[in-house]
Amino acid sequence: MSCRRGALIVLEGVDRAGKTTQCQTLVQALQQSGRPAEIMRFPDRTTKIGQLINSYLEKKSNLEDHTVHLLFSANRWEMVPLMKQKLEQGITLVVDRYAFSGVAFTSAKPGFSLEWCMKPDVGLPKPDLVMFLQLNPSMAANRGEFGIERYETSDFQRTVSQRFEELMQDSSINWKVIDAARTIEEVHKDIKLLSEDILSLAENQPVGELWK
Ligand code: 2DT
Repeated sequence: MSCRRGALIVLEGVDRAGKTTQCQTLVQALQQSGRPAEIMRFPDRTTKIGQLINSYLEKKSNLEDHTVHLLFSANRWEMVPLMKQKLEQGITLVVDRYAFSGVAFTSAKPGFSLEWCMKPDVGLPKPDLVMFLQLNPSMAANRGEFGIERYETSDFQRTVSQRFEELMQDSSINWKVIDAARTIEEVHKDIKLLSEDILSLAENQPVGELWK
């Protein structure tokens, strides 16, 4: 490799665990220590596919469940060339939700197996590190009311949580569980340390393929 590649770092977790804040804080911290880093988020609502997803999430349209699952996956695949390019340029990507959210949310619907849900995302760039921000449902409820988007109900979120637990049994993924019930600063400290460690490991190996 001519230049050291960036790392692919994913933050996952149930709603209101603080993923977005932690992604932003991590990117700032990495940049301040001289390491190029950028944030990405899924769904990326800016593309044509993303706009279909956005309208579905805002309940402005209805989509059949398998169809919307495939759209979420397509929304990741359409970003793969850009992701690979940035990683090769040495930019670390800090990603707010990825295929794990895709599988956890769809498989929380009746009639969807984890296996079926994973298939369309097989072969995506494999994250070097996936940090799961853990927060129990009652703590999450203390952080305020749910929004009005689709999926934002306690019952659904509880099932999503169980699906994430099942996904975390997969030892082919470098999962780290982070206790998100602490202050933003405490959580950030753990996330930063884990990320710095993975940066030096990742630069010496090629990007892997997810679930392959
Ligand atoms: P945000 O609130 O983070 O924008 O998420 N979701 C997300 C899925 O159902 N499938 C996916 O593949 C992804 C990435 C989780 C919007 C909602 O979309 C759900 C919450």
